[in-house]
Amino acid sequence: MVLDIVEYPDKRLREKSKEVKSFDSELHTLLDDMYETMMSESGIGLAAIQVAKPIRALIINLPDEEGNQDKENLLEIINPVIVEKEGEIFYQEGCLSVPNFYEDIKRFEKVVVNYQDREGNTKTLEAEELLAIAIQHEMDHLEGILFIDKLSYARRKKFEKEYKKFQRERKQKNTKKSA
Ligand code: QAP
Ligand code: CO
Repeated sequence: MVLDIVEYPDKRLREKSKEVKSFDSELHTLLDDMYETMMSESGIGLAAIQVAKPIRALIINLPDEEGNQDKENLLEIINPVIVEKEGEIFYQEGCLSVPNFYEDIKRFEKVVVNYQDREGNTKTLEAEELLAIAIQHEMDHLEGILFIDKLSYARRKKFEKEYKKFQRERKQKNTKKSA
């Protein structure tokens, strides 16, 4: 089932997500619904809080070298902890909860993450480049942090202005459609 995505400036995105303790069918259904929701909006990563579930779960599905987004490469990451990090990398990030805005953000280039899978098995993942960026972006959601929080004052101002304009135009478009 495709779920509604919570969008900035909704305060729910600022909640700190809670540790997952039950690796049950409810969790599995949520992960399945998160995948459907992410694919329906052409996303590559989604945290549970973005569908209003404040639990420490996220999914990432990066395209391969040919640009195909294969479900075989889907990562389901529960209760993640970064245990090693190094380097610096800049990437133009976006977010399904902040539609239509992209900006360069600095992240660690490599991270090592301990996490659990949907059955509760403990795993370790060494990630670099885009995967490392995606993990850091999604893990920020678990703390109520958005990529726009990392912008300079001037760029944040520019964002707020552009985002208000986007919301206004989308609202107008939707009003026309239903008329
Ligand atoms: C997070 O982002 C991420 O504005 C996932 O109109 C960001 O899936 C991972 C999206 C950077 C790695 C690098 C954004 C879709 C999707 C939009 C996304 C939009 C439609 C963002
Ligand atoms: Co995001």
